[in-house]
Amino acid sequence: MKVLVTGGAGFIGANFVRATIEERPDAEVVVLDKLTYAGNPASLKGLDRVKLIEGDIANPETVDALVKDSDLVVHFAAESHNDNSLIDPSPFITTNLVGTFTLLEAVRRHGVRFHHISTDEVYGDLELDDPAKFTPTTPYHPSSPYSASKAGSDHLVRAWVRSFGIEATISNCSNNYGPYQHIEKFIPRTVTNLIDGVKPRLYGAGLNVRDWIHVADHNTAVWTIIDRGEIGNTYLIGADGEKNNLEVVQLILEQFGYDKDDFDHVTDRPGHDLRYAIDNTSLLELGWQPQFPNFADGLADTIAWYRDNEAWWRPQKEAVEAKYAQTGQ
Ligand code: NAD
Ligand code: TDX
Repeated sequence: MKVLVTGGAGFIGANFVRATIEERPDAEVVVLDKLTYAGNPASLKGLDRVKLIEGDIANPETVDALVKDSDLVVHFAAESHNDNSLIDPSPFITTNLVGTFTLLEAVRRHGVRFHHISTDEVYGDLELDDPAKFTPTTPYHPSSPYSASKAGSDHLVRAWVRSFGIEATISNCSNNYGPYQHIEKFIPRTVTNLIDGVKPRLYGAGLNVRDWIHVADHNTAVWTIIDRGEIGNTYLIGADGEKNNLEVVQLILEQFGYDKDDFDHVTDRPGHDLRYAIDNTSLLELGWQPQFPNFADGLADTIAWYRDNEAWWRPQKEAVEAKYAQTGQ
């Protein structure tokens, strides 16, 4: 089976490619990745049966030739960081909207199965004291340029299923953590700060809640949906991992042996979503179960990975922190 993975040099995509090569001996993987600041070929190092093509998902010629030659497209490529979308939304529109449109047109021409990776942020946020969770019928209400661009991409996929009959599924996952995550994101930024002896930065009061899932569990859920999901359906991926940001920082501080107050409060993110929470019933009905339900254990493994793989992240650290310094974060 020939699998085209867009964004396969990024965090979740690279973990997906690694798991696919290990668990699916019949799979040959082609990665299409623009190698933006977030894409790192080193994340795919040492893998057999993987070909990395540097290219843009918004380029119709590149995309057409690769889609034509594939049995399945798994679409991870995106501009993925909310804070960046607040500084310059423009690449979010070209990659997340025009890029997804370009892939959909190629899939339509060549009749190839498509799985679209999306986020729970398309639903906006929930109140902190609201027992509700996101379900596949929650209305879309995105808050940031990032989440609005992902919401738009989901709508494009549904329209192409309904109007053109393409064979596609969508998954909306909650916050991922694990190895190979870019150090601009909360958990790896906090961990690499502490490795450097720098205090973690907590936006605002730190009461915002995220529903954490290990990246390996996200990816087994994606394969479950590809194998057993119903065409045209949307599946929410989550593993009941709600924690507020303060709890996360304090868990990490504890694992480093620091005092639980050893962090700084910094400027809050404009429009900062309060809480995300996933109702994963439709995924459980497909027979999926998470393999990393214990957040503290997953965090310990992740901290160990960043300690052991400093060469992977070190070259980015100074530039990431210089960018945050401009917004006081
Ligand atoms: P990431 O930023 O780590 O990786 C994105 C990858 O896409 C990079 O390798 C980058 O080079 C590539 N890319 C960017 N623009 C491209 C373009 N125009 N053409 C080709 N490649 C391009 O992102 P991630 O965290 O791995 O997220 C992957 C997907 O999962 C995204 O669609 C994101 O919306 C979604 N998602 C992420 C999370 C999370 O917690 N990180 C949660 C839910 C959903
Ligand atoms: O230094 C920090 N301090 C802090 O308090 C950083 C970088 C973040 N935060 C807060 C903001 C959020 O409430 O931590 C939370 C998580 O922040 P991010 O890692 O930037 O993730 P988030 O904005 O929640 O979005 C992530 O999950 C959904 C991914 O980046 C998205 O791609 C995905 O769609």
